[in-house]
Amino acid sequence: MNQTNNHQQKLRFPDGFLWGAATSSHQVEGDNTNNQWWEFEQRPGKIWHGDRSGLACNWWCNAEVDFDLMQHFGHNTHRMSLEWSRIEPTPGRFDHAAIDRYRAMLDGLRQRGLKPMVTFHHFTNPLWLEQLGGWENPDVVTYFQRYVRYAARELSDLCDLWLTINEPLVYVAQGWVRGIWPPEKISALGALRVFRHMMQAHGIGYQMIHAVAPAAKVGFAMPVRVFQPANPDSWLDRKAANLKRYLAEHVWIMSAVDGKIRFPFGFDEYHRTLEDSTDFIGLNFYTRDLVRFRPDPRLLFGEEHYHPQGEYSDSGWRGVYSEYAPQALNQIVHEVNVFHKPIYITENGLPDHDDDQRPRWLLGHLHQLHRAIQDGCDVRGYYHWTFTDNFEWSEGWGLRFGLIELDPQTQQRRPRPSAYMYSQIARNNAIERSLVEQYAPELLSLLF
Ligand code: IFM
Repeated sequence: MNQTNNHQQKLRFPDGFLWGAATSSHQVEGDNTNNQWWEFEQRPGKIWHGDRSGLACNWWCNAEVDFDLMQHFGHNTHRMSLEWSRIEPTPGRFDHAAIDRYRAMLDGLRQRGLKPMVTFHHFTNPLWLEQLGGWENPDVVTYFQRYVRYAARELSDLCDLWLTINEPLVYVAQGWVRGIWPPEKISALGALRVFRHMMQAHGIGYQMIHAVAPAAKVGFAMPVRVFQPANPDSWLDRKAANLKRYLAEHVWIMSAVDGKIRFPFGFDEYHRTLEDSTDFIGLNFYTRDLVRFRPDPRLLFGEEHYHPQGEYSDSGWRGVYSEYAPQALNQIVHEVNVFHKPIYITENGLPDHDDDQRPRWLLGHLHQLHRAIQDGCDVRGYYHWTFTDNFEWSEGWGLRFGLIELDPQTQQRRPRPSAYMYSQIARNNAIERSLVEQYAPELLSLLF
């Protein structure tokens, strides 16, 4: 079906396409005092400008204020996560009040016409788990199984789209390779242990959810960056980029397809519960990376975020998010489509406090997504990161990803222009020419 009409007045998306935003519990709920991130934030020097999550977006008390806004802005889905430390505050003891609150939230989304997608693990752990060694302890797989079984049983009548784990690679890289997030280790062995346990936990989590909700769809969210050689003529740059790509994408997705966890030097470990353990693939896409070879194993032999202009060659957040490379989204969707699984863009966005880049950025990415769909890629939904500005981990409140501006002190919300633009796309299930004229006329000739 041609999704562009004859007069090229709009780029239409497939019927039933999901349009929404993504959040995670610790970043929005507030007062999550019982997890390792809260503890980390209290230590001086850990978070940019000494920020803390504090009340965050106050969702534990009043997520509904944002649910109303999502409905107002025409969203038909929302991706959120459960806070393990609230549901199971001490080992094996579940808090029914917390489940009731999540039931109210999921029900609140559905009442407003928003289909929930729910993640079980988005970077945070209960303190008791952390004290037992966290994801390095092999018992974490059994603990995760217990938590997922309980929460899925309690909530699966309200949600049928689940993600077991968000960005396992980021969790491992930040916590054990770079050592800048809790538990702040630099340990190859620790990283491999966590990688193994997260993959096992995903497989078992998948089985648990299906045991209580056979018709549910279960996947996980991958952080995908498109690694390209800084110098395509350099054999070393090409090898470094390929290695990153293999480690960042291939090993994770393939494990959930054939059940084999891939360790260095060709050691594979087969787990029956992991085989065919993903009903869809969630992609968190922000930008591409040019990779330059570096003879440093800690960098996995390649320096990322390298931009030849030098403009953003710092390794800070600007280097991570700044490059506008929407065609890389098209590329990654094509690459992942070979697994013949439905694809959801489970995150995509940029920090842009004054919203002077986001409208063009959003249109550019949705245009590339539309092209991929036209080429036959099976993309079912798009979740913008994020709805209201929220607590951005080590960068605290310094990075503003929201469609809605939030003042965390007063909790006042103010929609940015992008919120209105995205609203029209969601409502029309299409990008209309007039919208591009209004928000990013420089893209007109590219889009129509
Ligand atoms: O805020 C994070 C989110 O928690 C995981 N993916 C990337 C986002 C922006 O950095």
